[in-house]
Amino acid sequence: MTAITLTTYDWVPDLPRGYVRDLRVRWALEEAGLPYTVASTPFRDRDAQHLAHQPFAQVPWLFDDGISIFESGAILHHLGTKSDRLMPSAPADRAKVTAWLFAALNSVEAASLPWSILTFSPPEGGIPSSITGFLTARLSRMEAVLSPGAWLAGSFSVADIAMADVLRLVDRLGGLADHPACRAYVARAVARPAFQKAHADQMAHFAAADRG
Ligand SMILES: N[C@@H](CCC(=O)N[C@@H](CS)C(=O)NCC(=O)O)C(=O)O
Repeated sequence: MTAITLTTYDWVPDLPRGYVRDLRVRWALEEAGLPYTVASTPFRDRDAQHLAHQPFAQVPWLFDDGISIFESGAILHHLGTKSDRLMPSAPADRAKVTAWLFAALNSVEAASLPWSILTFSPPEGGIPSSITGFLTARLSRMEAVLSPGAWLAGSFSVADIAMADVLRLVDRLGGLADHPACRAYVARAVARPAFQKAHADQMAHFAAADRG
């Protein structure tokens, strides 16, 4: 068994707690039952050592047996190759998971992130309809794709971790009000014990930093 270390910030403000992207990685590691440790990097002083692992000075990054990987999607894919519980090994099934993993980040999060940023800090005159329309178009397609009880690629996979985490933030900001299938999918995903553990652990990590 190799040593896996996940790095996240030592502290973050209250608002992003429970939504920092190390949660995606914790969630996958918990689903797979892979042992890991969590390391911290300073939130306030992002030094050269941080940039050496994450060139945008963000988190998370993962260290696995001498390999350093950044981008939550790349990390999820890497972990998927280590466990059938995260990504099946049959080529056709694996291709489906990979496609949906990219879709979560490159088609849905690409639309949800600008909307989320503007929802947190609305510009004068409100959120441009182009931004809202971009997200609604993606959510409408997801609404058609997500059938009750099903996961994106058949069985639960890293694609669902990415997609559910992306939609979870939209839900937090009220953006799934007209998309009941997306809401139900998020609710089903976050009810999983591995998510619950990952979420509690992230909250505890940042709470411990408050206590110094
Ligand atoms: N595409 C990157 C995004 C990483 C990202 O946005 N990380 C946030 C925390 S969830 C961060 O470090 N924010 C601080 C910043 O951008 O300065 C990934 O998925 O790993």
